[in-house]
Amino acid sequence: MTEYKRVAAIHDLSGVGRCSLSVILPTMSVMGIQVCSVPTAVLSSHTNGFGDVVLKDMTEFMPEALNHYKTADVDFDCIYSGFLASSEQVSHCLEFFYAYPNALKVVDPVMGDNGKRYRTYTDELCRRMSELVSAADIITPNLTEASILLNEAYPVTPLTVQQMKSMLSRLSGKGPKTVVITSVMMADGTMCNVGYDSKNNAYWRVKYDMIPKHYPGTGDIFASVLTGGLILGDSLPIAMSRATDFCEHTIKTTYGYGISPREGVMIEKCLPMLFDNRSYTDYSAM
Ligand code: PXL
Repeated sequence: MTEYKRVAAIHDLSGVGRCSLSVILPTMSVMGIQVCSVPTAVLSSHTNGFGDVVLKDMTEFMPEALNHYKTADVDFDCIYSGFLASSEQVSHCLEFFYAYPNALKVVDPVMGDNGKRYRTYTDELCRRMSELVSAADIITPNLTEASILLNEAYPVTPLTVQQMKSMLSRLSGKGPKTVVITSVMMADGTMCNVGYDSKNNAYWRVKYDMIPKHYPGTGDIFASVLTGGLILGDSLPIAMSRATDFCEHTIKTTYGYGISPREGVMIEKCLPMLFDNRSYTDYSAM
């Protein structure tokens, strides 16, 4: 039995703007989980608000790092992927999955937000992201990414419970046993993160207060707290509730200080909250 859990985090490292590894590392570390970074790219900032970003692609590094880990007998409890810089990186993520068949496979299919694709995401990369999703145990798309994966237009009107359940189960039908979709405006006027656990055929929703600003990196924080919770033994609704509560807290803190959204959320002020390992129960069945 290992005394601690170890995650291979296959995401980019963006210097400024608090997203991807810059938030995944502190978040999961505070939860008591060891994060081993496998950078997919190194960027000067995220791609949302700082103009001309400098990006170094790390595609070649990924299989070399994996070979090293295999040679050195390094094991992982979880393989968790996010922002990818090239379509070949999908193959390298799949190689990590095959090398660690007992690890929990989490794919955050980072591709876009607010109905728009991120500028580095080509048609080919989005198509291959679908392939990666099929090999995952758990996926955490936002509504934009869920629509891309289902080849559907981004829904501009709020969604009914029936429509939401249909999206969740159709995504699960592609392979992942657990699907969580973030940032959904429901027809009853609430903002929710919603989830489906196909093993128990159970649908869940966690409501949160809408704040009229959009901060990059909150999807990465949500997926990290959710994954951390699940690794440490939370049930799906409890992990969703923990992750939603933490994101809401970071967003409201940042909004309260009037910080420019491109800076991301003030995670440094909020991390101590994650030491609290009580169970979170602000969910309801859907
Ligand atoms: O938070 C998602 C993300 C990850 N990585 C990079 C990004 C973004 C969102 O803008 O630009 C480089």
